[in-house]
Amino acid sequence: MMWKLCKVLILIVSFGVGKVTAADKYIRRDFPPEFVFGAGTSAYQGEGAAKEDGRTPSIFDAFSHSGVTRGANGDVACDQYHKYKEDVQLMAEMGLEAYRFSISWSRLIPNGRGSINPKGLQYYNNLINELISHGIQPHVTLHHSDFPQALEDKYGGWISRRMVLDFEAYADVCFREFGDRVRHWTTFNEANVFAQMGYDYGFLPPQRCSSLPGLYNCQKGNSSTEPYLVAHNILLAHASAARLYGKKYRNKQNGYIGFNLLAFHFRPWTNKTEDIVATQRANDFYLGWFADPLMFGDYPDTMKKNAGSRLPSFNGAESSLINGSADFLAINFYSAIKVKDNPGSLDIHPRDYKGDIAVQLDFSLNNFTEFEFPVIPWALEGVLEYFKQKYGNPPMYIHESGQRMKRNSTLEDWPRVQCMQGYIGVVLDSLRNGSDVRGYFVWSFLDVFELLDGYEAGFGLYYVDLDDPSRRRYRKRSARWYSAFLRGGAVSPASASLIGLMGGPENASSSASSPDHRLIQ
Ligand SMILES: *[C@@H]1O[C@H](CO)[C@@H](O)[C@H](O)[C@H]1NC(C)=O
Ligand SMILES: *[C@@H]1O[C@H](CO)[C@@H](O)[C@H](O)[C@H]1NC(C)=O
Ligand SMILES: *[C@@H]1O[C@H](CO)[C@@H](O)[C@H](O)[C@H]1NC(C)=O
Ligand SMILES: *[C@@H]1O[C@H](CO)[C@@H](O)[C@H](O)[C@H]1NC(C)=O
Ligand SMILES: *[C@@H]1O[C@H](CO)[C@@H](O)[C@H](O)[C@H]1NC(C)=O
Ligand SMILES: *[C@@H]1O[C@H](CO)[C@@H](O)[C@H](O)[C@H]1NC(C)=O
Ligand SMILES: CC(=O)N[C@H]1CO[C@H](CO)[C@@H](O)[C@@H]1O
Repeated sequence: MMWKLCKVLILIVSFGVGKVTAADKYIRRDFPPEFVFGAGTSAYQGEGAAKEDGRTPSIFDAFSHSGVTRGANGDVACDQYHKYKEDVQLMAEMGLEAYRFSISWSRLIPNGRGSINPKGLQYYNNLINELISHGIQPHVTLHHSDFPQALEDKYGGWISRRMVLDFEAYADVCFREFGDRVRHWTTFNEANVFAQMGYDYGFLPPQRCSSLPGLYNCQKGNSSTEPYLVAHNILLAHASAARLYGKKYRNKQNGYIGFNLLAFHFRPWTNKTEDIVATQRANDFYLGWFADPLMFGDYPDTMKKNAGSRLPSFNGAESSLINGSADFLAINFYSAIKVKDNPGSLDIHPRDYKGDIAVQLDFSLNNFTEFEFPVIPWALEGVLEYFKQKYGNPPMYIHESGQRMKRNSTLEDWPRVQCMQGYIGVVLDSLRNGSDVRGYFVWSFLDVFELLDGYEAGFGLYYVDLDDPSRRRYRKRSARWYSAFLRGGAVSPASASLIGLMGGPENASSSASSPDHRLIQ
């Protein structure tokens, strides 16, 4: 979950009274057995041990230590680096089928390229082995916004084509060392957010943008060109890693290489043609930017038209390298946006990139401070349907879905239960309507370090006590609900039946305490 501030300032999300379409009563067995249910974290947000055992800083460390994340950072975070065994135990007790995590590039290869850090290698081997021995599938992301600061310093990171080769070399190490046990790889997490927020608005690492007096003051960058360049290099890096996998590993390892985007459900503000066209433009700029090259071999025409020569082009060889290079597309999904045409935005918006989109997004929800997101199952259904129709029904994963709540509030996180209940139900509807969706991961397994929210908001199934040096974990209601579902219980929206269900088997583990409200304000 990496896009908070962008919501506040730019994308403010809309919600309306949506029809409740989600299947409202279902069980695990309604899904195919090969469909996978999991939960996730990412390296910087969960591991901690930021300065231990040879890890060097990533761009994320520099960012969080600059004070923008409410003074918080991931130096210790949930300390999963030291507590992975306990965490895998909790996953196993919950009945989790898969765990989504990312590898810290700068822990594995501290200089970005070259020698491998044996301690880093050992950590990921240990974690993967622990998961496998508990029957939990590892779903691994290679780049979750945290590439080595050394490469940013050396040549500017993703604005340079040199990253393509360095990323490929890093991917090679991961496939070679872990690919005998890991079958689900995702090259990039939220590549669209990374390019937009890191290089256009400059809110997120590596905080590059064109400086505007009184607004955003990036030290470096060019908002009109760099987002496109970065996205282009990311696509080439993904495709190069996928080609490498195909050549060297696929026969032996039988795995899959996917790509992840943050997806919103865009819908027109009115039925006026210009709003409908603007909605398609928003989809093209937000999703098509990456999904079109991956699925069709080229950028959307709207992007070429609006961005002109600032949008790099693929030559024939690059196009065929990228075309079809993703075995699956994965989305992180949280919300919906209403789109209004805004022809004037080409003139008035400070950012050229934003001007290219020329849409005005709905500003109706100003209540971000309330923490919780509206739950809008039909919007997730709409996104899955969009991918199905536009991209010929590719295999899809929902890599993130979850509810933001004030971190210290309560272990009785019923809003999160309602969120999972609704979204899992609509995934079932989508499956039944032909969507090739293959997995659903809750964000997040633990209350991790959240970008920009720091530790003030949490999405976790488990609360982590930051005041306790041992970072003790506490199971929330949502973890119990998920567990009951994964173990075969029927779930329905009526909280009475949920409570009934919750009365079922849930042996307290040695490591996770049973809930005690007094421990949390
Ligand atoms: C960004 O790059 C473009 C193309 O090179 C150039 O015309 C423009 O002046 C640059 N903008 C800034 C703010 O440096
Ligand atoms: C657009 O038209 C459809 C079908 O007539 C209608 O259901 C929908 O409410 C309209 N949307 C808006 C935003 O007016
Ligand atoms: C991408 O691959 C598809 C399917 O093989 C093909 O139809 C399409 O023409 C390719 N795109 C380009 C730009 O070559
Ligand atoms: C179900 O799939 C069909 C065919 O793709 C589509 O027309 C329809 O809108 C889908 N239903 C929903 C609720 O998305
Ligand atoms: C959470 O609660 C603990 C224990 O009362 C307190 O020390 C800590 O500052 C709180 N954290 C936040 C982010 O509110
Ligand atoms: C709970 O513990 C009992 C007794 O140790 C055991 O028989 C049962 O299988 C456990 N239930 C679960 C869900 O682990
Ligand atoms: C800015 C804004 O819209 N604030 C609203 C947030 O929600 C509370 C309660 O629902 C309202 O009272 C505020 O006006």
